[in-house]
Amino acid sequence: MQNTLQWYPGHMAKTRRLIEDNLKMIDVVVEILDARIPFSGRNPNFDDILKNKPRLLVMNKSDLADAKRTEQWINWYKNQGIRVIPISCTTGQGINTLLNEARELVREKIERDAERGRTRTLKLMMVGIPNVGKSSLINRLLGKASTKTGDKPGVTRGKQWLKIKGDAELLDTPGILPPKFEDQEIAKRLAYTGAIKDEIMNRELLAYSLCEYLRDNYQAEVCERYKIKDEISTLEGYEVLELIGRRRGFVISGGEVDMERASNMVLDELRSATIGKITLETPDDFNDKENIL
Ligand SMILES: Nc1nc2c(ncn2[C@@H]2O[C@H](COP(=O)(O)OP(=O)(O)O)[C@@H](O)[C@H]2O)c(=O)[nH]1
Ligand SMILES: [Mg+2]
Repeated sequence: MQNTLQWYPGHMAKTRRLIEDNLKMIDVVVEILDARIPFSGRNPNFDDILKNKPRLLVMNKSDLADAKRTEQWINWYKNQGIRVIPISCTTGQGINTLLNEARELVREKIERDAERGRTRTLKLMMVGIPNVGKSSLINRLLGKASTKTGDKPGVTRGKQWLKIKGDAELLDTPGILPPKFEDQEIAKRLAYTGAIKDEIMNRELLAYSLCEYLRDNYQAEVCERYKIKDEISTLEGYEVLELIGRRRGFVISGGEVDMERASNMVLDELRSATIGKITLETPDDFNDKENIL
């Protein structure tokens, strides 16, 4: 954990500079979240960098997430006056909506420009923790017909604006936000989705915890995927994993289950949504935590 913790604050400083240097030019900041952890994947220190800049939250990888929970999260954020839309860079779902919503956030500016006979080019910037799909979204928005717009006066450090569809431009460098580590539960969820390297934790312990979560939240999916007919409600996480490993024939000498192999498999199959469309937290997990961000 040591190296990771030393490494990440650099990201925060870099992103802070990137935003501060370009803040005047940016119309909307697009904060990308992983739809499977729509809260734990947010950075607590980000709000004060952004000040009052309009922000659009997007829940990417919604193709991997539990649709019912995605709906709950959207409502939860909406109730706090925060705009959030589900998207998928893999299927393309929500990409056009994203541009429309971003434009909606600066509608007054666009209308004011229109009254003066000017067409406003929407300027966007992406931010998010590692692995949420920043690069994928940039590529999606660029499509094939993209061109670099070149350096512009007033843009420091040679930052490039990329033309995207529909009178919009995108800052070519996404802001990388460090994920939140302090809370053990949050750290685990970040590791499940691959947002932080799972080497910083014990993989087997991580898989035990995951099995516990799946037991309580996605029992039907787990039993179906691993052909488990036993009642697992009363089992501990490691017992669930043991059962899964045994069903898969991951047995070593003496008839013991190869727990390392089983751990790797379950984590891989969670990440690829092979077990099912799984979201790792609900708004209820956070309603009683005040000022968590
Ligand atoms: N299933 C799925 N995978 C995605 C989606 N968006 C990105 N990915 C994958 O997530 C991983 C990280 O994406 P990347 O764009 O590199 O994230 P970045 O670190 O934020 O730039 C890659 O393997 C992508 O293919 C999505 O909407 N759905
Ligand atoms: Mg990237």
